[in-house]
Amino acid sequence: MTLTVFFSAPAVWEEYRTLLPQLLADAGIDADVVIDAPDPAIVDYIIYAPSAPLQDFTPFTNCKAVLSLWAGVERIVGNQTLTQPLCRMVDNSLTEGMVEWVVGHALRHHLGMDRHIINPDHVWDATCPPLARERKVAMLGMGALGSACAQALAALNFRVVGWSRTDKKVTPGIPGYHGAEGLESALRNADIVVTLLPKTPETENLLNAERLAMLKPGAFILNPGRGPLIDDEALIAALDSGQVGHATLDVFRIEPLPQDHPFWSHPGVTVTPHIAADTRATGAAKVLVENIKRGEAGLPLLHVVDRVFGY
Ligand code: NDP
Ligand code: OXD
Repeated sequence: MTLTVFFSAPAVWEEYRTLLPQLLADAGIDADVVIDAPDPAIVDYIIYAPSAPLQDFTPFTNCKAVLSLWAGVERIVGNQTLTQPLCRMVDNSLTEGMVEWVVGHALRHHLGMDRHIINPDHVWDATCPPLARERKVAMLGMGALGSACAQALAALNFRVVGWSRTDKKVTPGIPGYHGAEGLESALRNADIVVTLLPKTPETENLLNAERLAMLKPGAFILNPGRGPLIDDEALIAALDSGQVGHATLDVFRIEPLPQDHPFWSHPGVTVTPHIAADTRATGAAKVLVENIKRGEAGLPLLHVVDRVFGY
């Protein structure tokens, strides 16, 4: 019998408490899933959401892996007490949600929908937007989420370029840049920038004043990655000067975004409350079960986080 402890907010546990044991049983795994283990030393797996208070992993001396319910692991990856393999969430439903959010908000700005939706003076402005093929999109981060979003936008004919840490050829038709030297090529004259990078020391304040100045004047920013990827003050200055036309932000340095934060009232900012892509229990539970199955069979775990690179 394997023992898994589920560390999360109570509402999250409710979504998994019946589903997870059922899927484990279907997979032929004799397993128990609890929220409170009598003895940490007998725990085989930890399922972890950042809403959980757990900080000290030291007592879990026989734990084979910590399975994160979130894709982004910045709140746990540097925890010195966590010595077990850490796996992050990569799941189709998470990816689908992110693709829908990114494509929806990209189209909003590309088509200039706002001026027709909010038109109190009934202005007959018949200016047609350019075609997607005339817009350059810089996708910063070409991992599980970024590459899917890049492909979806490219399928609509946007001129998508990707940027990642390593030199990777992701998709035919999507030029890929990498490293510090590739960033300017990706950003230069971009009409739309999407940030789907993890928060690491290397990515913090990546979009600063200098880099925002590389974009096409009036460019749109979509940030569903993490708040600290963008220098808040530099973004506000770029919005005020018109260098950035609009920023749609899903993630923030402090969440919920404090009421007095200038993003709430800035006319050039749309705030969405960290809803770009939710971890849905039905998809995520299958990923968790697959990793427990692999752990029990001695097979390599999926989506293991590289502690050196922090994602
Ligand atoms: P992945 O780990 O699959 O991809 C990360 C990408 O970022 C990779 O392409 C990686 O490059 C690139 N990268 C990392 N560090 C650097 C760097 N220093 N310079 C250049 N590129 C870098 O992550 P996901 O796609 O699954 O998720 C991305 C992020 O999205 C998560 O970390 C999380 O913060 C956020 N997220 C937000 C959600 C929301 O609801 N708002 C939901 C889920 C995730 P390489 O390919 O070379 O390794
Ligand atoms: C995640 C998130 O990382 O929801 O999964 O942001």
